[in-house]
Amino acid sequence: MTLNNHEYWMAKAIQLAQQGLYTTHPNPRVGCVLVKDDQLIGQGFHAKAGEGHAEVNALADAKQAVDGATAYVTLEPCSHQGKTPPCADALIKAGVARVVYGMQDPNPEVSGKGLAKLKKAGIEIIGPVLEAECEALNPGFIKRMREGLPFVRVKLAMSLDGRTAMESGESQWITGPEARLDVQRLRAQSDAIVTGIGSVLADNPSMTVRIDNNDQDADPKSVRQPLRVIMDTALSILPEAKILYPAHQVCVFSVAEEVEPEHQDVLCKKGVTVRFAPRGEDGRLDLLDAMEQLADLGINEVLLEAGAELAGGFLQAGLVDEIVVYMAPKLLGSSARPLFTLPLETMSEAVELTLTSVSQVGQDVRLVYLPSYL
Ligand code: AOF
Ligand code: ZN
Repeated sequence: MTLNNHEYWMAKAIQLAQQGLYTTHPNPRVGCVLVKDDQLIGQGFHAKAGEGHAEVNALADAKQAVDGATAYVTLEPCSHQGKTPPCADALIKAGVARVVYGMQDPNPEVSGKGLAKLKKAGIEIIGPVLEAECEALNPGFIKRMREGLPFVRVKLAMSLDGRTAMESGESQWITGPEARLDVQRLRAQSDAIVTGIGSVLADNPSMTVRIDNNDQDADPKSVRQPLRVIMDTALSILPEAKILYPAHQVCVFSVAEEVEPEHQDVLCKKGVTVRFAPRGEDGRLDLLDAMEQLADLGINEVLLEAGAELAGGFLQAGLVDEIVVYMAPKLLGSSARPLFTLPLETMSEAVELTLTSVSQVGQDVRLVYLPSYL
């Protein structure tokens, strides 16, 4: 693809925004460059909620007077007083002549108002530029703002014959170390990791992010631990389960009528949050309700790391936005477990997927799919 001038500078702003991949939650990842006479004179990105927005950081970085410059921002500059003052005001005050934006802010508090404010101040507005690429920075923030739901990415590891575990449940390790590191990065960019009580009982996982000092792509100092969420209808999780450490980063979803109050007390005293969801139409915990609750907590991106039952439940509820499959060069045999449990009988019921990316990760193949209902 050949980039025109606007696309060239917007691509730089996108690269800057990506530096906030692991840290901006619940805010979006945003980058900004200031350009004057075709020279970059300042750059910035949003690193952390409560700290400076991309535009303010770029203005502070400017090595020369900004008046008459063009600001390239991946997201419409904000117009509201949030944890920080409006970026639109800062750009107006600095005397910027033109703002090129990547996409409108889906936050209803801002959407369109930031651009209107700039226009009213006599600033030329150009955009959207590289809109799809700018949207790809923030799938979770956008989905939460537009639909009140988090973006759900399902991670699956399987053998060449599409199996995820032996019949006994034994599942470690299907994929190689490179794929497992890749999963750590997926976890680190997520706001919540969701799993089911079945996986907790079978594997006793900790589901924490473990990025070591040798990782080039993620600085361990800036990596935060996502919320760990367990779907556990009858609240049968044991207080000793590894996933409950540390307990303040854990939320368990249960159905109120199924819960034994003494057991709930024990978990709550440990610091675990127990939330309730109603029973869905199929009698099981209503996953849509649980996801709405997570969105209300500011959760943008969810990584679902679950067995075939829960993964199948999310898919049937239409809650899956992306499927990331790591396929290992192994054959696990015909009695081993499948990827999704789906009660389908005829080809016409098949769930259609669209393949969006294929790459090699060590000896494994990484496949990314979008479900067709999207
Ligand atoms: C921008 N530039 O770099 C970011 C924006 O509470 P606050 O002050 O941090 O505001 C958060 C909201 O601001 C967030 O929901 C989104 O609408 C916008 N984020 N806007 O102009 C940025 N991070
Ligand atoms: Zn702002």
